[in-house]
Amino acid sequence: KMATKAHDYTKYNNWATINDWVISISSANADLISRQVIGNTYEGRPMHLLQIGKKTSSAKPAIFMDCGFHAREWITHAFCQWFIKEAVSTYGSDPEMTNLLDRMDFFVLPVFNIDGYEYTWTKDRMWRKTRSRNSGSSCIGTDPNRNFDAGWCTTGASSNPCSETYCGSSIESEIESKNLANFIRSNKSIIKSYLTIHSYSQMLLFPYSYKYDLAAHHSELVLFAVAYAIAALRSLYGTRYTSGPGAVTIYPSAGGSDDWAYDLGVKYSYTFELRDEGRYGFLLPESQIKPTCEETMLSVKYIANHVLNN
Ligand code: ING
Ligand code: ZN
Repeated sequence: KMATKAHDYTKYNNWATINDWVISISSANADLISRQVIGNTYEGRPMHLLQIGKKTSSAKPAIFMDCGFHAREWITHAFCQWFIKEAVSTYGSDPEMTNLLDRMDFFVLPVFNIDGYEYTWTKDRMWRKTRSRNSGSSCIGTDPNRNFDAGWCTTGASSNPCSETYCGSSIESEIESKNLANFIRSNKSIIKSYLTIHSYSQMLLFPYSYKYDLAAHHSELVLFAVAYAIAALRSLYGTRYTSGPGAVTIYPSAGGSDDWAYDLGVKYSYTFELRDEGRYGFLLPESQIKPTCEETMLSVKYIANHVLNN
């Protein structure tokens, strides 16, 4: 009889391993975690969403966080696993985490683009998009971060199905985008913050990416992103992040989920671009999983505290 192997948070795990772990960690922590499926992917895999927080009778504010929008950004999948582990293992001992989970919930989608992620493990490590068929083309997939209702396909996106930034045949043409958007729309009264985790470039981005207009809450978003969340992250290993509206900080691009969530009314809407700055890029060595996740935890906890107190 084989012994049960402990989940290794310092390695990249494939979807089968992540899926088994999602089921076991939620059953083992039923007091803190509820699990639901928000829909299936194009190829039929279940999109498990974990709600993490102390169960209470009254409604709590919530943060929605997803990882793995883009298949090859493996450090992001690792971060969602790390976050969930930290939440359940430090609840009750770390006063900050205990306070957060007592007073709010985190909805964590550990792998958004499951089909693409599988493909990076089996066929092409550098795959980015979903794996849906495109009618009239032999090219596969849509860029899910060009597929949302935020200036859809007007800039920094392509209408060519063979492009890496194909915006899709219509807004939310991808079932994964639709599943996520439907969940956030249905729960928008409690979702105060939307965090979407990408890599790489060490940036904390906020709206807008689809236009040069400043967000209505620009000064609050800037001040608090630049001055605090990034400072918190940097305090651990000196990792330097830049921050600002997506259009001027990284590049103009329409159809991103953060801009869509912001326009829906989710004020604290951020895109993280985790390590590194390009030395390893998407192929970030496993030795950097732990430090990357530890430093990112500090900024996510900072944001969570800010959301709770504002
Ligand atoms: N970067 C993001 C991308 O989708 C981004 C940058 C953020 C674009 C927000 C649009 C909106 O291109 C990576 N690395 O995927
Ligand atoms: Zn990305």
